[in-house]
Amino acid sequence: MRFAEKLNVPIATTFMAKGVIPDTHPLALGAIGLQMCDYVNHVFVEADVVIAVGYDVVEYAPRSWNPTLDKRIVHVDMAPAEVDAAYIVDVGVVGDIASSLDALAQAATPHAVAHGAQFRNMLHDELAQGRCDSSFPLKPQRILADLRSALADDDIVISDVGAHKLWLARLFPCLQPNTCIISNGFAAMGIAIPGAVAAKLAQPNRRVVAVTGDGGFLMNSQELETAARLKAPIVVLVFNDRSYGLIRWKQMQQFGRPAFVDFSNPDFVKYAESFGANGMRIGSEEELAPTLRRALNSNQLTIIDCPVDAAENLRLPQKLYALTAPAGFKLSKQTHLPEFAVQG
Ligand SMILES: Cc1ncc(C[n+]2csc(CCOP(=O)(O)OP(=O)(O)O)c2C)c(N)n1
Repeated sequence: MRFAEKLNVPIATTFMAKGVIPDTHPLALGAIGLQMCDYVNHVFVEADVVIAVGYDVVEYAPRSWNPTLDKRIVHVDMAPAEVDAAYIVDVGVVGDIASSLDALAQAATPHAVAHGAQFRNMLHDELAQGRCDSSFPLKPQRILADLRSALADDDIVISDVGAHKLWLARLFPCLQPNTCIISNGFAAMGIAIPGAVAAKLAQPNRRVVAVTGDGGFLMNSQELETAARLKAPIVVLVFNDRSYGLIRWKQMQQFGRPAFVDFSNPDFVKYAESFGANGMRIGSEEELAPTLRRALNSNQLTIIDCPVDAAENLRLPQKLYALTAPAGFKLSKQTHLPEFAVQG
């Protein structure tokens, strides 16, 4: 942040770096990681130099932000860069990251104007619209706005893997380091509940929410027993769409129809109670924020079953594509939506 402020350059974080800079900071562009042209990607399209700090190409492939291979790249890390065709490093700085950035900042001339403000505003507007959305099942944007409003700045969110993760990564304002933990890159589903139990054990005085899809929840929900046994009163927020939403999303994009991704769920309230936990079901869009607050203040292990409008997944690429399609982002043949492949 010191480096960015000194040189007046905007910062995008990968999903796993979320919180390095508060999302409310005037230089914060939000998280980059969708393999479609999100708002933040437009700033990369304009950039001639990208300074990659502690960046792991496995998390977000360089071709996604350097499709035309025209960026000059400065790589700053504790170890030399791993390179590929889209990540040819012009300057590699190996060493302690903070002192390397301080030394670079000393040697560089600040920008007069920080780029990207209009794209940051679009992201903020999307969340602001979501906050006022009165549809049910809830739109992901509304869920994340309500979650943010229910949490203190230093409370902790642990994400599972799926469509909900993409929404959380791009839209949930993270205000302090290590308060929004996202499994990315290899991206194994099922991390949210055990991850949240671990976070609660490490930080017992902070409130911890596991955000998960229904598929990921059912992969590791037996760990509710661990949470109950270890007295780790986390809140589990389940985005319920009765589907492997992200896989459905990819299938619709690529083939125009879903296959073998829909399922039914147990009664999550009764299921929670069978572990000795509290179970709550959201029946209208107005219920989520107060339910979250009640759950967080109860200091009890709680599962919240929240119906989500998964159709919003397909609306997102349409909306982003309409924004303008910069060079390097192609339309898919079948659906006329931007082509993308989501990791995980
Ligand atoms: C252990 C594991 N298995 C499979 C995958 C591939 N995968 C990524 S997201 C996803 C579906 C997630 O569905 P759900 O948990 O319901 O979340 P949603 O996408 O609906 O938000 C799958 C199967 C994975 N990342 N990890």
